[in-house]
Amino acid sequence: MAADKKKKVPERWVRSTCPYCGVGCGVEVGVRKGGIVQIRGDRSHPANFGKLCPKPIGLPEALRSPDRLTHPVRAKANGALEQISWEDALGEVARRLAQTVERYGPKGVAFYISGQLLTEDYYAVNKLAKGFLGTNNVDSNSRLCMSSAVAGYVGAFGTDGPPTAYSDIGYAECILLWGSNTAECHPVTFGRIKDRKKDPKVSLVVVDPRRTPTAEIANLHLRIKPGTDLALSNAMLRVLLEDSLIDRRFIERNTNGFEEVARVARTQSVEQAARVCGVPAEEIVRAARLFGEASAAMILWTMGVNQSTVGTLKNRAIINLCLATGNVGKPGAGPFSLTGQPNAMGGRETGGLSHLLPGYRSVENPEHRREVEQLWGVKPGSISKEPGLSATALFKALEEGSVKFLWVAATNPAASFPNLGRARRALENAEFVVVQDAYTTETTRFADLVLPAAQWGEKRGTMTNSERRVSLVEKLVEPVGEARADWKIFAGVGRRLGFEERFAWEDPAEIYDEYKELTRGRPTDVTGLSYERLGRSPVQWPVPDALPRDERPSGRIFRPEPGEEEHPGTPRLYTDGDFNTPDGRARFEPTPHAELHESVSAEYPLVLSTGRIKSQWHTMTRTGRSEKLTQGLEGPFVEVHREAARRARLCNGEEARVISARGSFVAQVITTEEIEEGTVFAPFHWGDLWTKNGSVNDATHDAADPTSGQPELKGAAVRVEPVRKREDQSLNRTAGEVV
Ligand SMILES: Nc1nc2c(c(=O)[nH]1)N[C@H]1C(S)=C(S)[C@@H](COP(=O)(O)OP(=O)(O)OC[C@H]3O[C@@H](n4cnc5c(=O)[nH]c(N)nc54)[C@H](O)[C@@H]3O)O[C@H]1N2
Ligand SMILES: Nc1nc2c(c(=O)[nH]1)N[C@H]1C(S)=C(S)[C@@H](COP(=O)(O)OP(=O)(O)OC[C@H]3O[C@@H](n4cnc5c(=O)[nH]c(N)nc54)[C@H](O)[C@@H]3O)O[C@H]1N2
Ligand code: SF4
Ligand SMILES: [Mo]
Repeated sequence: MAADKKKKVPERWVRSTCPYCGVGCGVEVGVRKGGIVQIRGDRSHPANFGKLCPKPIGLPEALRSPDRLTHPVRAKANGALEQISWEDALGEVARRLAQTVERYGPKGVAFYISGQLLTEDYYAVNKLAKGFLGTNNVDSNSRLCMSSAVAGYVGAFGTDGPPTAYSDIGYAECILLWGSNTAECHPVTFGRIKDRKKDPKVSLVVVDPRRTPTAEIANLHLRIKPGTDLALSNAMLRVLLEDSLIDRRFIERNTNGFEEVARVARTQSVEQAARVCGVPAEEIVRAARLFGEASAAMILWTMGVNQSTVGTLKNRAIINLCLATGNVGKPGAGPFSLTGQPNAMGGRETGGLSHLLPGYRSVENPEHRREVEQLWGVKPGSISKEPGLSATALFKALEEGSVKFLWVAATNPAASFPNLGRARRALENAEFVVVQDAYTTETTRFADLVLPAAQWGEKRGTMTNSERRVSLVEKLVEPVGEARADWKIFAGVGRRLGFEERFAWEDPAEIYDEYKELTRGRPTDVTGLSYERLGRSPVQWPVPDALPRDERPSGRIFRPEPGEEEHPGTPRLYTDGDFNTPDGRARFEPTPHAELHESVSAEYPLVLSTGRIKSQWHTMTRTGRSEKLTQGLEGPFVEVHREAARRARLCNGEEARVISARGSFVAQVITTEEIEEGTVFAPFHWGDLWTKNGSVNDATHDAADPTSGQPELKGAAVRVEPVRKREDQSLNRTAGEVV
């Protein structure tokens, strides 16, 4: 034991950033003999000041797991797998890409990427696809995660980007957590909220159909029915209006469209809203007053808001509440969308959705296309003006056959995509599928070519967290086997397609320097950053390379050298009330309530909500390989309200099948009173590699928000039936006795 411990004492500690959630905690990584042996919190990192949640602690085990992908592998027509060289693999990808573009046009190819790629990876693949292949079919799993927040911010403020900072939590008097299980999904941020709540004048309000560990410490928990958020937000606005808790001055000076929003809010009484939401009217009134009476108030939200067919409107409703009370651009205030994945923000910045270009630009804007074409050195007109397919539209297109070539990187759609029946048909139907991952996953099984990716700790680059803070991710050890950094793989294919000079990078720092030129003068300006500066400390954008005019030494254009005074970064946006819209005013948007896409019925009487637990990360590729994190976990489960369980004759602890119109999965029933009665909840972590009887996304549907394209992963109509193992077993036993 002692010897075992000694083996793990690090020889050196290196600062880096946690690869899991969007909190973006700084870590110190203990390295010994070319391996990662320990992770601890970085006390100097402003996202966490040394605190960590359990997930990264389990990383060393997962990273060195013996079943990593180590070589490129080709699936032969007879299903056999054949190890091939990188030379052959990259050659084949380039050939297939070129062939598909020639035969079917650029729209015949598509990339499905991930908020877990580094900014440099994201930039490389976007440049390749949008600049050199002429297709905007590059979409990210952020479509399932953050796209409603992107649409919400763009609609209200003119551009994307959370205007707030974590430090605002320290100044807020009311914190509203909306559709967010912060305690389990953003634990370090939750720690900050808990600390803040120790001050008796601070109130915490949680809006969630479940009494989660987050809701447990709230002053007020609104246990609404799933999908009724807009009824609630409109009623809250009505109370704010009636109690004169709105900030007329801010509204008049800095916004447009309030009167229409107020009119829509007045069409519904608080009592009506209370009935729709299934909560007492007094609770709605109390929530509105806590929010409206606070000197500064924040709303933090995540998937209970975004994953909805009205996800964009829910985002607008939250921003409306902040604008109506003047809670934008001042300390302790603001609408703060917490990002899920570690670099979903970097993805948005580099143009990682199918309608975006780097620097918060849009493919539909001719000026934006021209700027990017110039910087990429491609002919005018090279970038298509048509937005590419959103992820959900992409999988439909693959199923129908209009997209032929699919390249998947750092995401596992055969487990995480809604309506898996369709997703599997789509993957099967594609002519050629490349999957780039660090492990064998549910998705690699559909690949014609599997490319082994270097993962966290094996490559260098940057990530941006929820509060716009850019941090360095360090290369600490060599990649396993022949695994390669994602940017290197994309660049290798770019070179083989004949664009040697444009994809000639040798080092990720060169990519960052190229990328940052595309942010010059844009809202995401990072021209003041370099790996050297980030090595000293992480910084919040915008961070231009010249100091603001009034802070410059007189007489010269100030571009600081390292060590000279630098732009300090920007904790808070819109402090001057000037927004990124053409007239500088923020926009209100009416948000009438709409029902969930799929209604419950006699056959499917319950609403399936899906999500996460604290110890596991998505499809378990890393957290499922850590003994520390899987301890005590028995497998898939579904939480059912005691009354609903009684009606369906379900007992606590027994196996049940959760069935929707599309498919089903088996999970252990946990009966509880902590959930809204008509709702059942199941985490989606266990895909087909971890469970035999279907997985959560067999039951979910892929209907999406019309503006953001984000699917409603929190609202499928289902019924839950006992599997009745005992009955089956007793039948078997009877049969056995006869024989
Ligand atoms: N441990 C862990 N942490 C993670 C992740 C992980 O996999 N594991 N993933 C990361 C990622 S990518 C993401 S996106 C975030 C997600 O973080 P969260 O959004 O906090 O997590 P979820 O569990 O998906 O959903 C949050 C809550 O939404 C509630 N909800 C469901 N329907 C509704 C509704 O109609 N209205 C309201 N108001 N609430 C509703 C659910 O009951 C649930 O408690 O977590 C990040 N952090
Ligand atoms: N039912 C239901 N489904 C959901 C959700 C939900 O709430 N409910 N949430 C949705 C949301 S918000 C999200 S973000 C998605 C997440 O779902 P996925 O995107 O599928 O997430 P992961 O399971 O983390 O998959 C990441 C993959 O990347 C690999 N990987 C890790 N590092 C690297 C790297 O550096 N390079 C490469 N090439 N590969 C790497 C990992 O091994 C893993 O296979 O799930 C969505 N699906
Ligand atoms: S809160 Fe998020 S970023 Fe911080 S240690 Fe946990 S998973 Fe990593
Ligand atoms: Mo996410």
